[in-house]
Amino acid sequence: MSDLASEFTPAGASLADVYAPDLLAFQTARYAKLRASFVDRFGSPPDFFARSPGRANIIGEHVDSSGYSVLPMAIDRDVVIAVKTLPPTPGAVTVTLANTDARFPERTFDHEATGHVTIDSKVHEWSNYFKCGYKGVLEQLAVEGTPVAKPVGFYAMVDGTVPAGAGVSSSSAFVCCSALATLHAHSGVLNNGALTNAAIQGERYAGVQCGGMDQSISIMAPAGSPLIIHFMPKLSADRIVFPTSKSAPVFVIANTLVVADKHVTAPIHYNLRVVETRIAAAVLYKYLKGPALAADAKLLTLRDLQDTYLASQNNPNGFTTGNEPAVLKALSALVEAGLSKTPYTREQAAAALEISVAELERRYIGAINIRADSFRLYLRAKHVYEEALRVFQFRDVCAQKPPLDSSSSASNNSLLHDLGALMDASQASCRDQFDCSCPELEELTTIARNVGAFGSRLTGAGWGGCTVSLVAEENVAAFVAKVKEEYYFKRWPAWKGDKDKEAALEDIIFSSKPSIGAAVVTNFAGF
Ligand code: NG1
Repeated sequence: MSDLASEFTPAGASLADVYAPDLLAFQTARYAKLRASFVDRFGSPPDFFARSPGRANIIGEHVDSSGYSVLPMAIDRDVVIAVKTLPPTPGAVTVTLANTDARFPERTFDHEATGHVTIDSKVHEWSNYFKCGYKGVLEQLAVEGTPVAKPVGFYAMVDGTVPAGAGVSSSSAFVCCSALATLHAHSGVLNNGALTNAAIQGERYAGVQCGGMDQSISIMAPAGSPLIIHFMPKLSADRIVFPTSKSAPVFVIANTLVVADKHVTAPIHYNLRVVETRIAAAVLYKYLKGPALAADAKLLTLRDLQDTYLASQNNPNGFTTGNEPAVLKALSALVEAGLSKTPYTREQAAAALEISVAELERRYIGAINIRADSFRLYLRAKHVYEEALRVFQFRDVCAQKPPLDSSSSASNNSLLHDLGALMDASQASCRDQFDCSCPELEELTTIARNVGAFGSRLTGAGWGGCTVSLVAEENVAAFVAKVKEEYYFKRWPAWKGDKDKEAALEDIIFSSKPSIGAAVVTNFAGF
């Protein structure tokens, strides 16, 4: 396991520890305002602030739910929760939750006497995400053998700057922040790996079969570098360091403004893809004649299938640093051989697995809410193995030695071109194989490439939301100006010259340096 998962989230941080110098004045004013609102509402100041950032996934889309590695960075937009714990009382333990954004009305919930917190995933309700982190942490503390005897009640006020429904993971930033706030309020101790697991398990209570990318980067990100995050054999992460070069790579995030709410569309989008990849893994397992599995065995992921494949090859090297590309290419070839290009009806999928339709539905769909009568197993599996390969290729390009003549823009550009080409290929596969793009994402990524990005792709679940584009640092301002002209002002001409709209665009298209992950701020110096 890499050190990042066994480290602990900073607990005594000041704002200067968390935010880059150029953001400090803004953040100081923001925290001061949050503190004042908290005092207005609850009558006394908070004890501490927990914060956890959103993220942009640079490459590796829809592979975490199949167990493969991803390569995201934390962005400088985050969720902050101000917390004041309450003295123990004999009765119910109550959490009162306020939000600085008036769209999210105040809520209270009790920690039930049975030790449970009820989350109704069918109801689209903002406080569910808080409860997810709260419940996830209390459960994880019990798993670690340090259960909380009696939870404490507290007042909490939330302030978020991560755009919602935009593919930069506002939901996970909120769940991670709530998990950290709950942990600190209970003086609990979990390392970052365990805290991340608490947030992943917790967020599943909101009704999405999420992978673990968003929570992992939100909690573990080191300042200044993206991470390659591995989920197998267990959660670990390595820093990605870009080779020193004349033009620093910068990632520009731009929102299509098509709201993609994966909790609402999960039955036809996110959850359906998870089901499709699981059935694909099972059909390939049959194709490889894997050993019989118990009827109630955990469902195989495409990453689990890889182990069956390697065993069938008597592969002496396994899946180790350096040979990932060869293994993943072989798995893509296996998809060609073992899956039909035609979508599988429920009957055909059941027949391929030699089970009844009822059994297929029980095992592979079960409680997961989906709406579909056919499954595109070939395309989904092909995407997963090819995209997983691109993640390792991206890492390997970054690990190359600096160009011999690092002052030459030609050699520097070749590095950025290589990274950009991988991002473009990822976008094409998201569009053509995983079917998670949309016309606006296509348009925005095309504009980005036309006006100077080395590569551009959707980031996050897709079906709307944001793009991420790789741009040379010295071109960022010109790039952003051109995208505004070509996408936003063409769609909404009245925005041009309107001060409020132009200010709002700062949240719609922005560049972000790789930022630091979750922290608890108790040093209030400066505010
Ligand atoms: P978004 O929808 O951007 O938060 C989701 C998943 C990720 C990952 C991406 C697709 C959750 C919380 N997040 O991201 O784990 O699977 O889609 O790569 O479900």
